Amino acid sequence: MTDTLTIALSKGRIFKDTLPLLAHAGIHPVDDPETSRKLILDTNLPEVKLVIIRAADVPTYVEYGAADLGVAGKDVLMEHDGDGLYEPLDLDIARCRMMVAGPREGRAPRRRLRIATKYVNTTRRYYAARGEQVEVIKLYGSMELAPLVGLADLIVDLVDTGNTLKANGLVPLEHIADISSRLVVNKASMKMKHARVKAFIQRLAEAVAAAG
Ligand code: PRT
Ligand code: MG
Repeated sequence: MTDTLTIALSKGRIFKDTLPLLAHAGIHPVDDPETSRKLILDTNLPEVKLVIIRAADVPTYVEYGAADLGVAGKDVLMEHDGDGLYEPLDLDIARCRMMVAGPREGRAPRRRLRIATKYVNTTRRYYAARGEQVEVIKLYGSMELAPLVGLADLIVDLVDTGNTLKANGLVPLEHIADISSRLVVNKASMKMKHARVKAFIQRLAEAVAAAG
């Protein structure tokens, strides 16, 4: 149906921070994803559904049109290959920084730097742009552990308060990017459901402006 809207969100901080923005657009989920096991959540509007997926899967769902819209961190979008998405709005939520971090005491100068991260594409691009040859090791979480056990010299991860780094004897070294969550839109939906999608973007933009 061309007038239904499916919005892809991840649980946790993105869902929590997107809720007030959706409320401004008159959308209220019927179930709470933190307690419900449902992956498709109904809302007060029969034509609007929320799909609850892993944060890193949001661009894929939206690119393939399984969701018309989604909310994803800029970190996730920078890492996603493919160009089948519009990114019309910075929602200014779930803000943090992507940083290079390493042991407080520095590191012994040696062979090619080894960097552990879940953001391998972004990390490769960052070092390539500086003309540095590095070895990038893909991890799926707990990056902070890698330098402590000698798996890597440095990590690339997200930093908010800095407490996680600090608790593991690491310090931020280089700033790669400021991160916030973005609204992403499927290209076909933007054409086929133009009025509906445009009105939704407009309402969210108002909510972002009001929150700022
Ligand atoms: O958790 P899951 O494996 O399902 O997926 P995910 O980790 O991708 O999702 P989630 O919900 O944890 O994060 C979703 C999005 O929130 C990310 O893609 C970022 O855009 C954004 N975000 C904002 C953050 C943070 N702040 C953040 N601090 N995501 C993760 N962190 C982690 C960081 O990786 C590190 O482990 O928090 C720790 C650092 O926090 P501080 O405060 O100790 O510095
Ligand atoms: Mg997480």
